[in-house]
Amino acid sequence: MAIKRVALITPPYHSGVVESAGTWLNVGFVYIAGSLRAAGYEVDYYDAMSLWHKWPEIQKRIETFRPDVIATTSFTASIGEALKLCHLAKELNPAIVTVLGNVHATFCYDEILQAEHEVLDYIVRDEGEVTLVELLDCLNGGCSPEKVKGLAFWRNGGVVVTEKAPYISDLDNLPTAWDLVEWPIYSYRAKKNARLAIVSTSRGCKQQCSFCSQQLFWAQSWRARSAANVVDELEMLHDRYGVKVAMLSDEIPTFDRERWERILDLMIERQIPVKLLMETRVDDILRDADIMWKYRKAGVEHIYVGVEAGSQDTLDLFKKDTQVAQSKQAIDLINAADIVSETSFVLGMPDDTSESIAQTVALAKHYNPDMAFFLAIAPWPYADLYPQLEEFVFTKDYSKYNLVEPVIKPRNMTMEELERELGKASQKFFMHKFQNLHELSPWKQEFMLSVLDILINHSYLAGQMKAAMKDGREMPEEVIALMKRVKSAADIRIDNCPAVAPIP
Ligand code: B12
Ligand code: SF4
Repeated sequence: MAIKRVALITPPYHSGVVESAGTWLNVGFVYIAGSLRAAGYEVDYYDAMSLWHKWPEIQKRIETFRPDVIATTSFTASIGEALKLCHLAKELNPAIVTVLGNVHATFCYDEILQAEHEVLDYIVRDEGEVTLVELLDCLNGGCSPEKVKGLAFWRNGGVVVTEKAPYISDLDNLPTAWDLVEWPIYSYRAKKNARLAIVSTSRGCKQQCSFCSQQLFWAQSWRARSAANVVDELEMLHDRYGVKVAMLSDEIPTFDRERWERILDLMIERQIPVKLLMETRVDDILRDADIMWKYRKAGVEHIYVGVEAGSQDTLDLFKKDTQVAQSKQAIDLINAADIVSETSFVLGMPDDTSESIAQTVALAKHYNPDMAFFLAIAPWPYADLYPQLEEFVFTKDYSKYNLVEPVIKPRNMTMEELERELGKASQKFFMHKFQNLHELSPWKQEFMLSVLDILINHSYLAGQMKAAMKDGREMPEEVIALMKRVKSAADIRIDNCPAVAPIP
């Protein structure tokens, strides 16, 4: 078998959530493409998701590139589309080797292979850079894939799982393939469509949050690139590709304070003109109270911290390892540094009611982040919390496991009630925010007006936001006047507004 050409295809899954804020590249495939090329393979980096391609276009691209391998990726929500791609691959040419990776496949390999082994040849578990190259080299050399660590595949009527592959220790020297990225499509809407990259500075998380997949994926480990290596990359992305904003894909970029502060110092010293969007933990923000000014000066413009719950009981159930009061302090610190603060609350738990959701909204207003999202808990079948949620699972349709559509039925609410309450929660929070816009600094006001534009014109909350605006009684005159400044607010068509944005 001679394998040479590998198509890395991001499946065309859309939930209508994150698309509203921008177009996001697949950094995992930037790394995998880099490693494949370094090993002599030819790669097509094809982001069918961000290009909004439909199946006929995907087929055309495959027929043009004529790959020997189609490798795709999937978190839980996108597994259906990833498997459709494998079906298409085999229909077009049964000789194409199909490979699937990422978190869902890493844990649900048995369920997937039992059902789909006719179209899916190999699952790569955990990190892909080394394992995929070893697999393809092995197939080219005629060796048995059972010798390759980190795989699952179907043989002789059953699933074979090979030994777990070790994590890659040297992240600084991993090859990347930034030149294959179709840059013009990646932009950040909230900053006038600035060119957007996703950059990975560290991998992993040592916490144990019971609803989360990431601590399991990285087996509660954490590794990082050196500060200089990260800043060199940001500078290169700016100089070569015009990147103005970078989202850090890390679970916790701040885990090692010394390294993180060095990154901030280098960003400041070298005046790298790239703004950073990031997430981290509440306790790291509290720890870094004395250097929040460096975050801001280094270009950090947006920090997401997962508050998740307002009651200590729920935080303990989530094994969040934080205290309720700490979340408020962390958000205050981010706000005081004039950085956009964002948080989310995980709702739709079995004991939730309209009242408990309303209490969470009240708490969110009290915490006062610039942005708050009220998420529907998604019971990843491999998460630690799953056994406690299993009896409440309403649907096994994974395409709905996107943190927006409820999939757990609370004891005392119907699914329709829950969906309505989640929508109302966001509407109430953001209306409150916009009513108090004048409290924000000028640049945050500007930013929030862009957010308002996105919310009412492009997001999954469009329906609720437009309804709230139509019911202008809730809005003071000056806010309505402010809203009129939003470029497209004047054209809002109140009727017929889709719940999911028709993007692009
Ligand atoms: C960046 C990101 C996105 C980007 C994805 C861009 C893209 N095409 O990749 C965007 C913003 C589009 C996105 C969207 C969503 N996301 Co998201 N996202 C992330 C985030 C922050 C980082 C992922 C990342 O890039 N990691 C860095 C790279 C290096 O690692 P990696 O992707 O895991 O890839 C490595 C391995 O997994 C493996 N691998 C991966 N794929 C493949 C394929 C092959 C063939 C091989 C061999 C190996 C391999 O090798 C890679 C390199 O080592 C994570 C949270 C986190 N901190 O991890 C959430 C996360 C992945 N997202 C999540 C979710 C739920 C979503 C959404 C469904 C919902 C939502 N509300 O946002 C949407 C759906 C998308 C849509 N179109 O509607 C969940 C998934 C949970 C789960 N267990 O399923 C996560 C974990 C966040 C969370 N809250 O739990 N997301
Ligand atoms: S929710 Fe965040 S802190 Fe908790 S385990 Fe997941 S990645 Fe780590």
